[in-house]
Amino acid sequence: APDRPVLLTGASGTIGRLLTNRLAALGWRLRLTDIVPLPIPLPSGATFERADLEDRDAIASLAQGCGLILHFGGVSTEQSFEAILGPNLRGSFHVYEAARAQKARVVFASSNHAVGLYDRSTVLDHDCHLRPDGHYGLSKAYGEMLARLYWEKHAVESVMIRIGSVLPEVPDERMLSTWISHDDFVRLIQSCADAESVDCSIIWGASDNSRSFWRHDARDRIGWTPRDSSDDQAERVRGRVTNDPVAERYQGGKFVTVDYTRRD
Ligand code: 15L
Repeated sequence: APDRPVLLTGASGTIGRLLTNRLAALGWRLRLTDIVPLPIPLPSGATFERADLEDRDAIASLAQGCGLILHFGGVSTEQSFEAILGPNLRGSFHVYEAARAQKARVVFASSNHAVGLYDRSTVLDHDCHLRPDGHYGLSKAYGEMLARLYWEKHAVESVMIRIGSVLPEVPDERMLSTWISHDDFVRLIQSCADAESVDCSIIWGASDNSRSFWRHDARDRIGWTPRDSSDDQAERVRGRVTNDPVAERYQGGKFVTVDYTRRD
């Protein structure tokens, strides 16, 4: 376990709850925060403080003494620009300012929606151009650029995980490509903490799926290899698709369909 406390934003969210339980069980000293109360029992070795990511002072004080910030807070679905601006853009800025002040490493929850407008037939490497599929994806692209700025200008280390789909099991055909198992995800976070140095790295947050949309990234540097695969779930979800040609065409799936107006 890391020697300094670890701040987890978005602790009450889907991924936050997973990390809270699993990392606490590994003996991590967690400082949890979210804008809503923690909906699960507080594990031993953890503290929880409610805070708004838009409150710069609150985030700065929560980060005091932390060597690692797991930034999983913010809006996680496609919403209006106004709804996303505060939590995701201002909020991520506050997290990076706190990391800079503490000389802490950041794990940033980026998303496949930062590149969601690529066709499903395109295989992406980490150095591809960003193609956000909406305001949410654009906020993740902003977070990645923040990470880049704070690395180049202030030597704040980051791992940006372009997360696919963190779910106990695969629900449909699209997620045979994007799925990451809970075990692979938790091991990835452990690797982000354990690595000697991470610079400013991008990781595709998916298991070893043969239908993956993604290829090269910084996993060798981080020391992470996924062990699970969605392949053995393909039979079970066969035929589970949307009836929307836009959702089926793009990597970002349903997120792309929100306010999509192209006709070609
Ligand atoms: C995301 O970024 C969302 O937060 C999550 O709810 C999933 O929909 C995931 O992407 C996905 O694309 O499957």
